[in-house]
Amino acid sequence: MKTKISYFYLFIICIGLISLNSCETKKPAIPKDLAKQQVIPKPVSVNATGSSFEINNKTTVLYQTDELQPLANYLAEMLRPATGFELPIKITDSKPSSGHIFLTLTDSISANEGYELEIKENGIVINANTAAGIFYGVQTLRQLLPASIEKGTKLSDTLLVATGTIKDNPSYGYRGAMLDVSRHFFGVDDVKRVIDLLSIYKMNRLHLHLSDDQGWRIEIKSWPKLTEIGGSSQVGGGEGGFYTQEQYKDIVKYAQDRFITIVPEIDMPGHTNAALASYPELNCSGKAPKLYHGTDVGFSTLCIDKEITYKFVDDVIRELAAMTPGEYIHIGGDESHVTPMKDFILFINKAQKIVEKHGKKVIGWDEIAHAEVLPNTIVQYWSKGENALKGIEQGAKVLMSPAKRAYLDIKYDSISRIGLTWAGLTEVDDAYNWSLETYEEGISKENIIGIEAPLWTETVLNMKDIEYLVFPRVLGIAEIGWTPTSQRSWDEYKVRLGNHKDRLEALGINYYPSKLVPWKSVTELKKDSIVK
Ligand code: TNX
Repeated sequence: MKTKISYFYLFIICIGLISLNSCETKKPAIPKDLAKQQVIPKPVSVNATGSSFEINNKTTVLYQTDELQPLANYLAEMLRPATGFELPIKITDSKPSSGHIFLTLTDSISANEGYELEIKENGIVINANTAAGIFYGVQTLRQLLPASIEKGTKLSDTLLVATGTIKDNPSYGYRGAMLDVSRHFFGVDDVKRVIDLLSIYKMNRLHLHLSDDQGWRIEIKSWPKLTEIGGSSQVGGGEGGFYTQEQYKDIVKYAQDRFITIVPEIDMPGHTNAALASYPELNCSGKAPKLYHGTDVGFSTLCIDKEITYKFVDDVIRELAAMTPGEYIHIGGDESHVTPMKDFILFINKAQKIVEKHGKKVIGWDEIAHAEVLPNTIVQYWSKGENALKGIEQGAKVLMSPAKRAYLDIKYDSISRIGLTWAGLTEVDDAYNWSLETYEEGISKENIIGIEAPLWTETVLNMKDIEYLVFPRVLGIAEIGWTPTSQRSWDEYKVRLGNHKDRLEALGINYYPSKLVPWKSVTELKKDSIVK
């Protein structure tokens, strides 16, 4: 009798277990291990506590001071379409007991752009000492959520976030990309999309290459023909285009709201055919050349001996500085092959003083180190280490953009659809597998302000082309600027990058699906990173 009863109970228990188990498999997968999440750039420290927080129809987005209201809005707007919940935002002094995502400023976090993201079963708190830090905490939280939130359509699953604490801050203060809008022109909406995408990966500078031989792209009211004539061409002879001052200010504001500073460049004294074609008086000969639609470099120069050249530079920098809140103006200075060296030096010395007079600091391509660089000038290393070292000897700091690693316009491999090859080929691992502090002997961390990855657009015609060359390489660039070198390795990174497949696709990015990356979609991912 006794054995019969125990068999009976055993049977009941088994049925119970079987049904429990099948019931479990029907439920959505629950993320429980924060340490297994796939954030790029990799956070400095992650401490997982093995549970999860649910975003549901009772969740509120709270912020502790007015300054953070736009960020509360940004976060709520990011979550509303996917959840279908109201997610009201409210100002409050103290965090409530549950159901909150609370944004709060404290001085206990010392790093300028650093943040602490604390996820508990009852709520989430993002702490930082600047609004920028809060923004980066929000971007990390975004990457802890399913990629499908990026699609903006309602999800069937509940949104769950694994619990634990992330403490994070960047290694370098300047983490940027450059877009050449001169060789081919890109409109305001394209630039805004680039800004949106860079901000997800915590980049904080966008350098706009606003003038070159092929086109002048920024309205200068005191020299209207720059855009009337110089803005009307581009590589291949298309119609070109330019930003009005209002449009430029709109871009600057849009970027600022995403903690990205626009760094405008007027390339001088070479790369100036578009300006020279617009105003004959800027030429030593007094004659304007034709507009240029090719891709050669190094054939144009402003006339160094003429007074009017400096009136031109002064007017352009004055107007540009007035609508640029960022601290830097880029004066180019590269490949001035037809400017005699003594003239080049004279010009760069004068141009730096003009920028300084208008309250800004100078960035210039590494050739400017031949001149006397001012104490606050930044030398942008793209080609020659010896130039960067010459700048450092004069007390300048360096922005790292070595073409062999950081140029986004270089082809990935010999069969890449677009791109150039003069600096070799740059596969996704080449773009990631290096560090700023060890790239060039004599240039160490204290000499470097950060990293910038330029996209030159000789072969780039539209947004799809931009995306193809920029992604996924720029994610690696973002990580080089953010995560300490000692915490990075290609073998670990490539897996994390592969796990971004769904996110890149949900964002509609036309990325290059490099064979070196183990691309993985969420169904495969769930098996190893999400505990059921
Ligand atoms: C060199 S990089 C240039 C650009 C070209 C680029 C193409 C630099 C400062 N000058 O004018 O567009 O190569 O990769």
